[in-house]
Amino acid sequence: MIVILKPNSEQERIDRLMQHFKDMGLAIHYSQGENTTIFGLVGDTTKLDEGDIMAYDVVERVQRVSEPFKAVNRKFHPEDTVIEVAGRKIGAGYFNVMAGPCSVESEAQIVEVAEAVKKAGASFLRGGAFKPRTSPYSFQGLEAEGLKLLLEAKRQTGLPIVTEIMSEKHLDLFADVDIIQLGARNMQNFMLLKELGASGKPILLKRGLSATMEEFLMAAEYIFAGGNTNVILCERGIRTFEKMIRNNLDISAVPLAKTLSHLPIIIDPSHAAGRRDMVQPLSRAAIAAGADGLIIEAHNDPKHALCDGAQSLDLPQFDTVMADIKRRAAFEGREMMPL
Ligand SMILES: [Mn+2]
Repeated sequence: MIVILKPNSEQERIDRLMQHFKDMGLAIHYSQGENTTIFGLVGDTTKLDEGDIMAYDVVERVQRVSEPFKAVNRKFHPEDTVIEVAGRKIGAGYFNVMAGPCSVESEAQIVEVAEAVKKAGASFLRGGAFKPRTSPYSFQGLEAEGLKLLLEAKRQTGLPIVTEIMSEKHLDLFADVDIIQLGARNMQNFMLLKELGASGKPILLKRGLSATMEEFLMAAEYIFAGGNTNVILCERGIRTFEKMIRNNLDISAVPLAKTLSHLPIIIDPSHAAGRRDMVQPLSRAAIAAGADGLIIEAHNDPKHALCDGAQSLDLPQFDTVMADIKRRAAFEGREMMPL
């Protein structure tokens, strides 16, 4: 971190600031020019807050030169992280497709979808039980009952499950869930991030719809800080000026996340576009960009789906898209899970 001081600052005040940094265990490279004095801070600056430094009136400007995230930073962990869940590997070339309906609606529905996506080659069943909806009047999910139905579908098909948590109060209910999803709207719910950090469970962390890459990786850093290193990133589209699609898939998030971090990253093409006709082309783009997997909405009867019907593939369409994904993943040298 570089701290630039105001010209002609009193030495006594400069000394006080230097003492502050020394007390924090940092070394200082002191450089005095004709008009400007600059400090280069050496050491662990992750705990420093730019705003706190600006509070010293001798400071003109503060500039970070290294990222504020450490545990998830590739600089300190050069190899790709591989996360193992229910016998499946995720990351470093191991490719997974998670598929299922937006919401769990009934036992018949979730079991039918689970059987179909398993047959097509998906390695996880997704399905929402607790739904964060924009309107309080929209279907809120079957909640605890929905979780039971997901576990029943898991029992019948053997597919591990991924489902979203909305409150740390529900953690006990998620004991048998294989991957807990933290949704886009809760990406900066810091209390929930801390609890998921303490839980040790595999976490699918979705990027907030207006979150920068730094904010996204800092959310992952929260989970690591709690002692949990089982984090899978998920890019699901960000908000832009374009209104024809629900969100804009930020495909550059894949190579960017891979440069900055060692964590696996998957793509959600369903929520990214909000349209089923875009699921296949965006899945192709995800594979080509280096993503470690996909999470796709599929439903046995999208026209009557209680949530996100317009972006859900029906089961024959999922079959077709899945066949294309397998071909392209093989072409790109990925290893499809399950083997
Ligand atoms: Mn959905």
